[in-house]
Parts: sequence; C-alpha cells; structure tokens
Amino acid sequence: MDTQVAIIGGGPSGLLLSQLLNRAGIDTVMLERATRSHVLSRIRAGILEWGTVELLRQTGVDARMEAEGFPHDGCYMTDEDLMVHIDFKALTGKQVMVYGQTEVTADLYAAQDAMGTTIIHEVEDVQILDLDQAKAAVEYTVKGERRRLTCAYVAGCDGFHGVSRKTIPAEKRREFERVYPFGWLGILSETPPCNDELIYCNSPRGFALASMRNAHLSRYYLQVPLTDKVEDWSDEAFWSELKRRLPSATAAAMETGPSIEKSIAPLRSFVSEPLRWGRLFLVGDAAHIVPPTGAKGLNLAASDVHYLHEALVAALKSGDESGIDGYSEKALARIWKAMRFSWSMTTMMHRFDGEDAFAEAMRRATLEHLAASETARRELAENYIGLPY
Ligand code: RFL
Ligand code: PHB
Repeated sequence: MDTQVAIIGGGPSGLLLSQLLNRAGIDTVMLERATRSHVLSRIRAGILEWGTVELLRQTGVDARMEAEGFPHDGCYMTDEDLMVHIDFKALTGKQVMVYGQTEVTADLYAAQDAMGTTIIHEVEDVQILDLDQAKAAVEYTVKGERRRLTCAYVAGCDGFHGVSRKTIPAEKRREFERVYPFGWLGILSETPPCNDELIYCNSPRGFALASMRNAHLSRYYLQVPLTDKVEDWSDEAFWSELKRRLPSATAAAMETGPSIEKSIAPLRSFVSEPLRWGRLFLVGDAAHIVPPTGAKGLNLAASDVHYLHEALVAALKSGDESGIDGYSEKALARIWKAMRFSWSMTTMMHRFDGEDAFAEAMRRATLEHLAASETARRELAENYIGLPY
C-alpha cells in the first residue's frame, strides 16, 4: 500500500486533516491541482470559531495565530439608523478569532513541510477508483506522467468544483441547493479598520460588511448584482458606495486607500448527501457550500475534519469502524444547522431585487427584535461563535 489516506485537495480541509492524521502517526499523501503560490494567494474567510481555534491548537499549528490573531468579543448588526451590538462574550462566554484563511493555510503548509508529508502540486485528471475493494486507488497525471496511488481511504477535500463528490454515482447522491440572486464584491485594503468589531449592515441600497485582518488591513464587502464584473468597480466607486451603505458616523470616520485585492463571489447554499461512499469521505466545500454571511464556510470544513480524523484514527489504529460508519450522519447534523444559520443571516441582511415592502419590513422587524430581546441576541451569538462539535 502506498499510503494510508490519500487526500485530494490541498486547501484548508486537506491540510488540516493531513496534519492531524500525521500527528497521530498515520501516513498521508496530498494531491493538489493548483500551485502552492496559487493556493496561498486566495483571499477568503477571515473569522475562526473558537472550535476551529482549538482544533488548530490540537494540530500544533497555533503559534502565529496566537501572536497575530485578534480575539473578538462581539459584532454589530445595523441598518440605516439602528445599530445592535451582539456581545458574544457576555451572551455565550465565548469569542471568535480574526485570523485569515490565507494565514491558516500558510501555517499548515509550513507545518506539513516540517512533518515531511508528500504534497504533490499541479496534478491533473484525478480519478478515484476501487472504493468497494480492499484497497482504494487514486490515479493522476503530473508533468505528463500517469501515476497510481493505493490507500486504505480517500479524503475528498477538493472543494465545490473537485472530482470527489462526482465520483459518487449521481443516483446515490441527494443534492440540496439555493442560489441567491446576488454576489459579494470584496476588497482588501491597507487601511485601519473603520471599527473595532465587524459591522454587518442591511442598508436599503443592499448589504455591506466591514471586516478586517489586522490593525492595518481592512476587508470590506458590498452586495452586488450577479451581472456586475470586478472591472465595473473602480476603487473610488467601491468606497463611495460603501460609505452610502454604512452608518453615517462610521462612514465619516472611515479611512480609504487603494485596494490590494478585489473579487466577486456568488452566494450559494448547497449540501450533497451522503458524505461517505465506500472508502471515500467528503470534507468541507466538496460536500457543502454556505453563503459567507454567517462566516461558516471554513469553520464547517474544520468541524468535518474534526469528526473524520477521529474516525480514521480509530479505524486505522484499532480497527474500530464505528466512527467512519457514523461520519456522514454526525457531520451532516452540524452542517444543516450551519446551513440554516447562514441562510437566515443572508435573508435577514440582503435586499432582494423586486422585493415588496413586506420583505423590507420583516428585515427591520428582525433587527428591532434583536435590539429588544436578549434571547434573540443569544440565539444569534450561539450560532455565530459556532455550535459545539
Ligand atoms: P477549498 O479551499 O476550495 O480547497 C479545495 C482545494 O482542492 C483543490 N482541487 C483539486 N485538487 C486536486 N484535484 C482536483 N480535481 C481538484 N479540484 C480542486 C483546489 O485547488 C483547492 O486548493 O476547499 P476546503 O479546503 O474545503 O476549504 C473550504 C473553504 O475554503 C471555504 O469554505 C471558504 O473559504 C468559503 N468562503 C468563505 N468562507 C467564509 O467563512 N468567509 C468568507 O469570507 C469566505 N469567502 C469563500 C470566500 C469561498 C470562495 N470560493 C470557494 C469561491 C470567497 C470565495 C471566493
Ligand atoms: C471576512 O473578513 O472575509 C469575512 C468576515 C465575516 C464574514 C464573511 C467574510 O461573515
């Protein structure tokens, strides 16, 4: 056998799983389609639930996060004039960590290099085979050469567009999907954040989010029509629209500057069931996508990894297969709750084209309810900081 666990995809799911398995003495080989510099240049999530922070501690990949990450005690939900503070710390006793996915990924690659894990980049035409046999196999092409890897298990960590999910026969999969009629235009800018905590803003002109990476790096998002292109948005146009959406006092105090990254991401909710097919397990975006409004994408990938690594260690170290048999059901129970939260945050915070006055009144009533009810704020906080594993 060439390796114990073949991992398809070298994003956060694959790296985190590999690191945890390697630390438990299990051998892995990771196959990644892109170059390492491409993977490390993708700007994505920025908020880690405390469960994700704990998992990174468990992997021994926490030194830079502890030194450079920013624990946040709360966030703000606003519309034009009503600003509601959600105090996570007071309501749940827990915090979240501001530390970018890009940094998590860089830290995990460094740790995997130190472990001497085999990571093969620029692989093409990955095929996952023999999932019902005593050994599974993965065939792939690298530098024009076709290779074959055999293994006990395959972890499909290759994101929404990967091959792993599609390896499960279509008639054995059940897919659930909601595509939202807008996207998020995001910029990264070397300016101080406009506020000490994140602001989620439901403006009549559409949603806006003020986020950050550190004291000198801000991340902002605007809801935009799906037809908009990044080229349609100059930096000036972005700042001007952002200022019109954020509460006026925040907008007035905001520092602007050139963007160092600008991109548009469509919003989608998606789940594919089951997460297991013979010797294959789906993890992270390969199995599910959430709209970014609840900051759940990366964190759900981490909870999948938590469940799967425990199950694989039990199977490979002590021959106990109950964990791998239960993985799909256990992970899906948490996934569906994060789906509900991300969908409800998206519905509550965005303007839908062609909506009527009733929809707008419902959004305002939801915000007023949050302002008035500690129970409502606690419900939001409990989901935002992350449900228990
Ligand atoms: P990833 O990060 O997509 O990594 C999958 C990796 O698999 C590789 N791959 C293949 N490798 C080999 N063979 C193949 N056939 C392959 N096909 C693909 C890819 O090159 C890639 O390196 O999935 P993973 O590891 O499950 O991690 C999930 C998170 O990345 C994701 O949930 C979040 O980033 C989602 N997300 C966001 N989440 C948030 O919580 N907040 C955000 O602000 C946020 N912004 C985003 C996002 C996702 C985005 N995508 C996927 C379009 C912004 C964007 C643009
Ligand atoms: C980010 O900083 O990129 C970010 C933060 C919170 C979200 C989504 C994205 O809900």
